[in-house]
Amino acid sequence: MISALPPAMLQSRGRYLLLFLGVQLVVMALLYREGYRKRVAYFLGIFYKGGTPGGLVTPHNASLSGDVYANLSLIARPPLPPEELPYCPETSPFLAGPIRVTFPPGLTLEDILRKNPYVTKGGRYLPPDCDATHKTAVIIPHRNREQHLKYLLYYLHPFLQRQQLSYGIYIIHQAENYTFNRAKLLNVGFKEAMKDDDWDCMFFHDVDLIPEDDRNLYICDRFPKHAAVAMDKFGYKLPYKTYFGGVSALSPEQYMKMNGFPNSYWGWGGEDDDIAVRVALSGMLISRPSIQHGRYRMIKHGHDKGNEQNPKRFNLLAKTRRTWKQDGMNTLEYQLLAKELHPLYTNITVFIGTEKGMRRPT
Ligand code: UD2
Ligand code: MN
Repeated sequence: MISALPPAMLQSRGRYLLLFLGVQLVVMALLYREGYRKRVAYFLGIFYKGGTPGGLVTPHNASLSGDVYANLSLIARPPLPPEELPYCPETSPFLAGPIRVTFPPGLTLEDILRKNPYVTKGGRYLPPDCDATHKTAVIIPHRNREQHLKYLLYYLHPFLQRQQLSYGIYIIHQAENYTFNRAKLLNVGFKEAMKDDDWDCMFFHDVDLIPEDDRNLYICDRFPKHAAVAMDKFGYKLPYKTYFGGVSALSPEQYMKMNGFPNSYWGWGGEDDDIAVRVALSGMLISRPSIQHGRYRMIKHGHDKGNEQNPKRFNLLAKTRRTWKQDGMNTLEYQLLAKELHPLYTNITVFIGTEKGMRRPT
């Protein structure tokens, strides 16, 4: 049986149905024209996948192997112009949790390049299959740690791609052999990276720390974030409550609110604690990932020449309350020597002077 209604009633019902469908079509067309294309595509995406974004999807069981490259081959460029790509989902479908970190001998930059076909000049990346909702620059202070840098690049590129971020990697290389200054290099990195793009998050990253879980998202939070909460060298827990070393992340607004980092810590130690104090003094809190996600392995190393313990660190720390507004981004001085777009990173070579100032000691 099709219907027991008289033909006249059937006809008027059909007309209403047609009218209703017509109105819907017009509304859809209008939304589409007014730039809602992406949102429509996004919701269609949810229906096709048969679920809301969220939760951990593990295509090809990448989590079992822990291979950071395991599911990268699933990322492909659809035949769409870039402006028609849907927004990336809230939770990336490429996340797989724990990453097994080993240090394969004989690894070359060419090997890494081959494994990361979507990375472009200067170490930049845009997800090929969706429009990223986060834009992160990773800033790495560096001198004479080429081997560590290679391993970090090997892990960091696929790690960030799994998170579907738009990203760029910056190496801030301190020129010459005067005393190392990590925090000042990070200030330089911030300033130079912001000239390139409107990054919405900056990750300040030691060259020797490898993240071990891709759910440790490289995006910014409401407050400055300390990401390296569980390192192997501290038994996978925080060494003390206000610890802020290793890897941290700030939005440009948060960074400027605390006048960036101090320029006055020459040599090893203290600068990370100063940064934590500045966060508090500028009226912010510290945000952190969970201890399960913020896991890192530090590549073993000794003390570097030119980065001896800074004997002044305790005195400096005692004065932060008085100095932070006069020592930071507003007093940053440096000489940019080179900015090169390498295939896997942007290299900034900078002369930052010495404790005595920008003049070379004679
Ligand atoms: C701890 C902190 C670090 C920083 C430092 C004190 C951890 C994991 N990290 O690191 O964030 O607060 O103490 O300054 O606890 N570097 C070079 N070349 C050098 C010297 C340093 O590239 O010659 C860079 C490199 O990125 C390195 C970072 O500076 O990872 C920190 O220096 P470190 O690794 O020697 O110090 P570490 O491990 O005690
Ligand atoms: Mn280290």
